[in-house]
Amino acid sequence: MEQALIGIAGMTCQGCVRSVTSALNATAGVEAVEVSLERAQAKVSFDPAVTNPAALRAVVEEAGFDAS
Ligand SMILES: [Cu+2]
Repeated sequence: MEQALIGIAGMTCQGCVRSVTSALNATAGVEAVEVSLERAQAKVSFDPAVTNPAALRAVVEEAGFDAS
């Protein structure tokens, strides 16, 4: 298991946090997701054999936010 810290711009409320959390949770290889509105970031535990940080950032972008 690896952990990725993804910076997320554009989240304004807990609804945004839920959107990002469920999008990441729905991604294959993702084991745990912790999204912080205050820190504007997501901590994601994932299986590196299945997914990678670039793919996780793409999921965040598809949910409508800017990932870095
Ligand atoms: Cu929101």
